[in-house]
Amino acid sequence: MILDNNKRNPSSITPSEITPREIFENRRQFIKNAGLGLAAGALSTSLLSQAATVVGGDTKGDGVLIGRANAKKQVAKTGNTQKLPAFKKTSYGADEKLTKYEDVTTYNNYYEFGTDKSDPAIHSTLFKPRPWTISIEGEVKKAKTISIEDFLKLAPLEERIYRMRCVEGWSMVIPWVGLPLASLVKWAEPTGNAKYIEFISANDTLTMPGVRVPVLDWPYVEGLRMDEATHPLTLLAVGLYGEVLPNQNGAPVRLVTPWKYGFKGAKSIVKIRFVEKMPVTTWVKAGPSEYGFYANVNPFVDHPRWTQSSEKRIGAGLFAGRIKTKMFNGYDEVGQMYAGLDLRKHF
Ligand SMILES: Nc1nc2c(c(=O)[nH]1)N[C@H]1C(S)=C(S)[C@@H](COP(=O)(O)O)O[C@H]1N2
Ligand SMILES: [Mo]
Repeated sequence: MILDNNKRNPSSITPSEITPREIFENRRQFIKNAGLGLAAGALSTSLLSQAATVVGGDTKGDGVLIGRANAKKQVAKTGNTQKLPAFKKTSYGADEKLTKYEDVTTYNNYYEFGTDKSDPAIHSTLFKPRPWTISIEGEVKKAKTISIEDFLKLAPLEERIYRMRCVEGWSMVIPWVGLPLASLVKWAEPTGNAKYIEFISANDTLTMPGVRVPVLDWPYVEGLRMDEATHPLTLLAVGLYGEVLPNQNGAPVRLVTPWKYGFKGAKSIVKIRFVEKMPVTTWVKAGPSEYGFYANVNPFVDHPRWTQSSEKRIGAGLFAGRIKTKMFNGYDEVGQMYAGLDLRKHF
């Protein structure tokens, strides 16, 4: 949503009339949270419009279904003109049933463009993923700015089909194209002091309407421990479905760590900083009791608002049951990195 896109007089309509029950209930939850002085948590719907209401802005008159329909229209209209360089196929996820392109690109969390799932597809059209540079900073020998073109030459591009599990209890299967973060780390030549890597997303008030609203502490920051960053599964994605990454999925480059909750995957990265101390990441800052630095998918540690023992596969249909969530989202090979770490405490 955009704050001024609704010319209707909100006072003539009550929220229970204009929104589905789910949104109405979430709004009440939001108001409760706001009353507690909590920063906005990852509520599943409509937070930005609620925030706008709270700060005296306009309310949005459409519901989730209309939003999704508009997002789908937008995706059908824009398409992708840019071409992705050649990439090689891999065996990752070869046996998975892919989530439809239409769902992957219209059901997004990207709060810089709004907090409804359909907002990123609709409101990211002014965002410009080219020209683009990534600034490499901190504890590295090659502290310099790299263009997206040079970045793409660091290693051959690969297609990897990964499951993605959001902390809100839904999941998708996405065919990413990208290169291992490990190749950038190697190129940057970290010093012995580099223990963690911090990823900083774009924060452009002109083209990202969501950053004008303080639902999160902008810019969006994420981080990984060095061994997680150089793990072979960790990808910097530049494409999906064999095409250039759409803006709503984090163009031109975003992080993908399939054994962690989706929020670890910082989008539209402008800075990669090598640091000695564990970064304070955006969601940890917003709610340290709800979101941890590690954020490993863990069916045994629930989030206060969402069970983590099962998940809803997006696009599976109305009558599909929930799927059992697996430890590390089924990527058992990462387990050894956490030997000796209490994953209840370090969630
Ligand atoms: N900069 C930024 N990155 C972000 C987010 C965001 O709001 N801002 N949302 C996160 C969350 S909660 C999820 S689930 C994934 C969603 O990625 P997708 O839209 O490509 O499926 O992006 C993550 N990366
Ligand atoms: Mo998420």
